[in-house]
Parts: sequence; C-alpha cells; structure tokens
Amino acid sequence: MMRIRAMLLAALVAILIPLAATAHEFKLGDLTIGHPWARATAGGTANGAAYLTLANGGASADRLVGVASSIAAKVELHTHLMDGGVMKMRPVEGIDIEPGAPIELKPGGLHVMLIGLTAPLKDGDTFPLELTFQKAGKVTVTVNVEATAAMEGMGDMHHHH
Ligand SMILES: [Cu+2]
Repeated sequence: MMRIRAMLLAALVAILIPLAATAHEFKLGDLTIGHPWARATAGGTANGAAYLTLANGGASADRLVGVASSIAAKVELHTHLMDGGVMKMRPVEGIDIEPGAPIELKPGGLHVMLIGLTAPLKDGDTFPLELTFQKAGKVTVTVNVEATAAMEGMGDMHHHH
C-alpha cells in the first residue's frame, strides 16, 4: 500500500513541477498579471493570441487600455461574441479590472490579438508584451509560448483583418 502511495506521489510531483516552472506572474502597484502565455502557431499563420489573468488587490477599479509588442505588426484587445449563432472576434477599447474580481483572458474569450506576427511563435519561446493601465501605468510582462492542440484554427477566424 505504501509503495503505491509513494508511486502516486512521485507521479503527482512529476506532473506538478513542470506546471510550477511555467507559471509566472508580474506585479504593478495593486495589480497582478498572472501567467501570460500564447499558443504556438503553425508555420504560415499570420496571427496569434496571448492570454493572461488580471487581478486587482487595491480599493479602486483600474482598466487595461493598451497592449503592445514587437512580435506583431499590430496588437489589439479582442473579445469573442456570438453573432447570429456564429462566434466572432471584436476589438474592445479596454478591460475593466474591479477590486476582488479577477479577469481571465483565455481561449474563446477575451484575448490579446497579435496581428501580423514577425515570426512564428514556437513552443518554449518567450516575448515581451507591454500592458498599459489607466491608473497603474505601464508594465512589460514576459509571455511564454506554449504548444497546445486545443482550439485549432483560431487564426482562421480573422479574415476581417
Ligand atoms: Cu482576436
């Protein structure tokens, strides 16, 4: 019995260590920017998307109003919404961050759109992303590029660019 437990524990540790190694966060005043990551892109894909979490530990709301990176010709804040039964992307002006109400940018929801990548995003690469907040100012975070099979074909949803 003990041996099985030890093996399970070893297996669990083996799973958790890589997760811990890729999780990272950045602070700017009362704001915490959690685990910025982007999906690795296939060879000819022109666009990419980055995701992160935003948490506000302060007493008043702030707002993410700008995103910039040298990795792409144009960087925008986007959201997904249903339009006549079809999921579409739309640029958003900003993202409000209320105290105690963390926001997750994630596949299928809010995201940082990287339009016109200067190079493909490869698993294991990192790139800088500058975030501008209405009150807290600017911070540059490091985005980890991660391979994931989920949501294949996301780039195809950007014909309007
Ligand atoms: Cu988009």
